[in-house]
Amino acid sequence: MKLYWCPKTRAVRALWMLEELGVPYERVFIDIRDATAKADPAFRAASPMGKVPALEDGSTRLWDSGAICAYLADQYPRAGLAPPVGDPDRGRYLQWLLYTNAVIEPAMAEKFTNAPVSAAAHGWGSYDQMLEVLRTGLAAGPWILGARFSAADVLLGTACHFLRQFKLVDADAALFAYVDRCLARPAMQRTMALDVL
Ligand SMILES: N[C@@H](CCC(=O)N[C@@H](CS)C(=O)NCC(=O)O)C(=O)O
Repeated sequence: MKLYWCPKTRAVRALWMLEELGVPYERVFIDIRDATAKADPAFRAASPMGKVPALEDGSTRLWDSGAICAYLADQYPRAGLAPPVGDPDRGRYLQWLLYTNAVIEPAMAEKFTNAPVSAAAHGWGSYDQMLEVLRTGLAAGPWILGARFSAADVLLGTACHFLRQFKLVDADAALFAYVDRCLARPAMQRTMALDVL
């Protein structure tokens, strides 16, 4: 597999996922600030929007961190990062797996741009609603599905880390403890060491 990556971007999600799985992959650096690098035909074939992360696995090409995490978790079931179809946790897993890119991301954009809130019309509700639901989901812990760590934590963990780093959330003991648990995982430690130039 080939992972198109740039440090300190959403590509960290795919990197962490691959490190959790412990499977072989090649990391290809794309400087997202360099238009020439982003125009590279091989990269654009894998990532039509010219964004990282993008993953190439044989003829399969994925260009979204959520899709990549979902794909990898299902491709390598032995790692146990996705409750399988038929498992009682499968529905809850899918719900939280999509929460980062479908709800947290647009809610953060709302916050950054001070966009007017229309909770009923916006699919993500509002920034405050996003946070309240996230906090409730994380309350039991240690992971979003309870005792079971999953690909949903890879996405949520990196999103919560971002919320803390960019001070988008006031001191929140449960959310910060969740981030710390994510950062303490050996695969995340390896990821942080790799996520530099
Ligand atoms: N929905 C995508 C968003 C990816 C994304 O926006 N990546 C940014 C870096 S964090 C990027 O590549 N930006 C470069 C550009 O758009 O030119 C995902 O989560 O994978």
